Formats: sequence, structure tokens, C-alpha cells
Amino acid sequence: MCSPNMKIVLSLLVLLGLYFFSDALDLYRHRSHEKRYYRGYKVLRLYPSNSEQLRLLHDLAESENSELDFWLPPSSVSRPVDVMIPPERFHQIKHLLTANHIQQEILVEDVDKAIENEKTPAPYSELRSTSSVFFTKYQRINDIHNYLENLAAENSPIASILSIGKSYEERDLKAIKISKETSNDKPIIWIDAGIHAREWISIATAVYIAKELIQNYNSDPDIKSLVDTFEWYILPSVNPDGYEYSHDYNRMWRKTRSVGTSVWGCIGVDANRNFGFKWNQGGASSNPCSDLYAGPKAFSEPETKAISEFILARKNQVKLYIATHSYSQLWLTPWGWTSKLPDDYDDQYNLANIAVKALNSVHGTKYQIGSSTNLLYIAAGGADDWAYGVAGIKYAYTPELRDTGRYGFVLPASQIIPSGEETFAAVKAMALALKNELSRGLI
Ligand code: 0X9
Ligand code: ZN
Repeated sequence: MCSPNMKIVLSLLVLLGLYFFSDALDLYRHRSHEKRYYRGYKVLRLYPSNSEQLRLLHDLAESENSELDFWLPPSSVSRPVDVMIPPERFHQIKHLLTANHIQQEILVEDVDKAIENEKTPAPYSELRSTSSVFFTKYQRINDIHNYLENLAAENSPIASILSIGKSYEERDLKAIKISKETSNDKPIIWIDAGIHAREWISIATAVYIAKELIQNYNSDPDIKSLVDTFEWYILPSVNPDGYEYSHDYNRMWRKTRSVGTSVWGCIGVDANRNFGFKWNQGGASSNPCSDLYAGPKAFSEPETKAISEFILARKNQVKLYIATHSYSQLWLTPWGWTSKLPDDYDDQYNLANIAVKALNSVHGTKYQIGSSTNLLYIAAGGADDWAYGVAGIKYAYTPELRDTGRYGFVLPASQIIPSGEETFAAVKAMALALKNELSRGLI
């Protein structure tokens, strides 16, 4: 028999043991270069209908080592929450949700199968030209870089390649510049993608936009006028280390791959929490093991630092800043650090509306418009807020591309071309509207 004190000591020891065991497991998972499989993992969509249910989901999302991956984190009672659950936790979590009357639906039965399905290419019969073959699958970073190099080499009067810096693992942050050189202080449009490694559709879509601008220069007078008017910079992979890691080892990787000083060996920073505006002031984590880790300081990551330096050096020229992500079909405006709306909100909304209408006219895809905090959640340190709040770029957006959760991050490759077509239409419409504002001296 043990005394009550002994019992307390024993329980504490067991808890301590469990704590170290789960962290050792975590260390193994984060550092490991073994491929991570998602066999039997499910994604549940939850519909919190009151503040208690929302609180419970917040608590679950914030609990460390919970092994739950919130594809769509809890935000408000009116918005669904998507969570990926490992098979060994499924019944326990389901029980907890049911006991708390949280309405649920299975979005993805088996994430591994969805990852296989993601490879489904568009049928060749649907391709408009042989050059579209590149967009039938999610390409690796070297192939993307080679594609851009060739595109630039074949269209040298209007396109060139530049590297705006290096990633943590020293990959080039390769961008394509598309411009008819007439002067060196043309207005700039900046488009980037892939800051979150697993959001593959954003990367493929950004490359598609570059291709459209270049290949239609001679045949579409509107596109010609846009390439003549603006200097376009498109950086399809802000986080190439994470992107490659998501191909080779862990499809669900989100962060950069920087190695910090975490005693548990956790790797990477959420680069969209790492920008130097209201840094780490909400919706971000100071825990290096969290997927929302803001980093040891603002701009600790070479990727975000390189973007900030590039943009700041040209800040008066940059008229539009688009940081593409996935998923949810939202055209997000600032702010993401507060629910207050900025003074320019009406103008920002109106330009987003032009984008979303044009996008919708291509394949009927519906997007919602609103500020990040109001449509999603508070998340400070994002690129869009920094572009608007520090660089002073009035039109700074975060489009969350396809889909609304049917496939989530693992969108079948057959959707790359439709996503490219509709997002290009959105960007083109925005740029034409901006060109008009410029000619009237409004921006
Ligand atoms: O949380 C994010 O960084 C973005 N959503 S995602 O699902 N792609 O991770 C939204 C960012 C919106 N902008 C700001 N919060 N500043
Ligand atoms: Zn993202």
C-alpha cells in the first residue's frame, strides 16, 4: 500500500515520464529525415455553434504535443474548423467532440490516399497546348527554376530571372521579372507564393501567372499594356526548403527549415508570423515546436528578410503586393493583427471585388472578401500586414486559393490549370484597374 503522498509523487513521476516521452517522440519526428506517412489519418470538419465549443477547440489547438494538425484553426462560431487526426487519437477526439455536442463531418477519410490522389494529372485531352504539360503535376523546385529560366531565356526582351537572396539551406529565392524596359521607376506588382510549404497550389498558380503574362504579350493587347506599364516580380516559392521537405519527407510541412536553439530539436519558423510588424502580438507562438512559431525575432528567417529588403528598396514603386496561400477561397485584406479595419479598407475591398468577380467569371469559383482577422483569425507578423503597415503599399492581399476543404492542401494536380486560369484573370483585372488609377493620378 502507498501513502497518499507517495501516490502524488508516483503520479507526478508518471506525468513527467509521459512528458519527456512525447517530447522525445516529437524530437524524433521533427529532426527525422524519414518519410512521414499519413495512413489512416482523417480530416474532420467541425462546426462550433457557441462560445464554449469554440473555447474547447481553441484549447485543443493550443495544447502542445496534441498531434492534431488544424488545417483550418478555430476562428469564430460561424466558421468551420478542419482538423487532421492520427488514427490512434481518432476515437478519443471523436468522443470528446460528441460529448460536447460539436457537429462534425468527415472531410478526408484517409490523408495518405488523398496524397496519392493529388498526383492525378489533368487528362492530356484537356490541355490547350503542349506547353501546358508542365502544369499537369506539382513540380519540384529545380524543375520550377528551370521552367522559369527557359521562359525568360525565350522571351528575353520582356523577362529575366533574378535571385532576391538565399533560403536557410541556401537555395536561391528565384523570381522572374516581367517588364518591357522603358524606364527604371515603373510601378511594381509583386506576387509571391509558397511561404507555407504545404500550400502547393499557390506555387503552381504563381508560375502559371508568369507564363500567361509572358506568352500572351503579343496576342492580348491588355496584357501587353500591363507588361508595358508595370514591372512584375513573381517569386513562386518563398520557402523552397520547406517545399522540398514537403515533397521528400512530410507532405504537411508548413514552416521554414531553419535550425534554432530549441532543446527539443524542433525545426522551422512560420514565415508568415515572422515579418516585422506587430511581430508576435497575437495568433503566433513563441514555442519553436509550434506550427505557428513566430521565430526568435522578427525577420530571423533569411527568406522573410530577403523579401523585406527587396520591397523596401523599391517601396514607393510597389503598388500591389499579393502573397498567395491556400486553402479556403478567400481574398483577404489587412489587417491580420487586429479586428479593426484600416482607413483604406473600402478601396482595398473594391479592388478585391474586381479580382473576385473576374475570377468567378472563369470557372464559377466563389471567393469571399474581408479582412484576415474578420474572416479567419488574428495572426500578427504576416507579409500582407507588413507590406501595408510598414512598406506603405495600399493594396496588399493574401488570396487563399482553392479549394474550400474537399481536398484542402492536397488539391488534385488536375486543378492546377483551372486555378491558374481563374487566378490569372483576377490578377489581370486588378492590374487593369490599377493602371486606370495610375493614369488618373490616384496612386
Ligand atoms: O495563417 C496564415 O498565415 C494564413 N492562412 S493559412 O491557412 N494559409 O496559413 C492567413 C494569413 C492572413 N494574413 C495575416 N494574418 N496577416
Ligand atoms: Zn498559408
